[in-house]
Amino acid sequence: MTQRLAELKKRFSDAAEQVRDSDALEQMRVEYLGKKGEVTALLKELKSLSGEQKKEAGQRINGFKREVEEHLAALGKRLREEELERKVNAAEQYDITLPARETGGSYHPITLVQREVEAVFTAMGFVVEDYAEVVDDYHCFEALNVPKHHPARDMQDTYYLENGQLLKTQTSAAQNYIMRKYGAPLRAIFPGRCFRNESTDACHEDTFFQVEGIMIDRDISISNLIYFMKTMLSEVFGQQINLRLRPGFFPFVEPGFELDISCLICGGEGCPSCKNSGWLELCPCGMIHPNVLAAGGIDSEEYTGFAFGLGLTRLAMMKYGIKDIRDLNSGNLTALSQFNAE
Ligand code: FA5
Repeated sequence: MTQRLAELKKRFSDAAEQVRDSDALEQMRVEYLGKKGEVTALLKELKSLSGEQKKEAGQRINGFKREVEEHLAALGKRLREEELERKVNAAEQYDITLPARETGGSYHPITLVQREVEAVFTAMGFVVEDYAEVVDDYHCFEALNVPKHHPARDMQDTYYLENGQLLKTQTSAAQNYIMRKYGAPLRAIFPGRCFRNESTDACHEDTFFQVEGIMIDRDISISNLIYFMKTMLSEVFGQQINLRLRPGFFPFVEPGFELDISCLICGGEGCPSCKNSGWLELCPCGMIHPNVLAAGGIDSEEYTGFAFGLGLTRLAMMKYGIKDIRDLNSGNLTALSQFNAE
């Protein structure tokens, strides 16, 4: 036993010197400490020894076992450090001046449709503006002729923050800022993300996009509003779209309308995406209320204007035939990466 143990120690230390990677290390661990390994075999042989011999040999075998374990652990640590060093050295060899590789990425359908809407309106002389997502009560409601405790606030289930601010429920929240920034005459669109505490279904999300537009000048009328909306929608869809205007109430416009388009998913037959009505509520609009112009520092005796709040998310659904609005926020790359700019 003494001689076998000495031979085994020598064999182990020679073999350990040859270990260069974690595969070889694992092989050694199995060879010495595994169920059918050398140490286990020695321990099994103890059965044939008697009393004192058994005790002494047992102690020596267990001592060797500990040595093997410690040696292999130290070796593993060293190999991991060397491996890390190799990776770090390899990383240093990247050339940051090389051009980026093609990633094969794609734009989100909302980005695509937003860009199309922006292109159409830019060509018609509108500026594109951006606005915050966290806004104050004044801009989201009061400046829009919706004072505190006005029942119209119930139409938008609002997320209020502890500091009194809120998550923008509508892109209309930027109207006052833009009127003050440019004064009249003015043509601007402003896309943005909106938030409402909605129960979600195939056509409602709690986070969705709108694009707002306002045009203010002398003698602006409802005919101008209808012209711009028809032009924009037929450009975006590349075909004539059936529209209908219904009276609609929003405190910031007078008169106010709901602009619906015939559902392009079911061709107007009725489906879950249009709540089986054949029409999709896409773009409320109207003539800007004099109180809103006044809050924006614009003389309502001299100027009139229209405003619209287009549901950009719903526009993307119609354009790309997306049946369920929830797919758009799903992060499902298989579903979302199939759209391309035309
Ligand atoms: C508004 O938000 C008004 N600010 C629009 C407006 C602007 C009216 C200017 C007059 C003048 P409404 O709450 O209806 O209105 O929302 C406008 C559009 O946003 C809807 O037609 C719809 O297309 C879209 N929308 C509203 N809520 C959701 C939702 N939960 N999920 C997806 N889209 C929505």
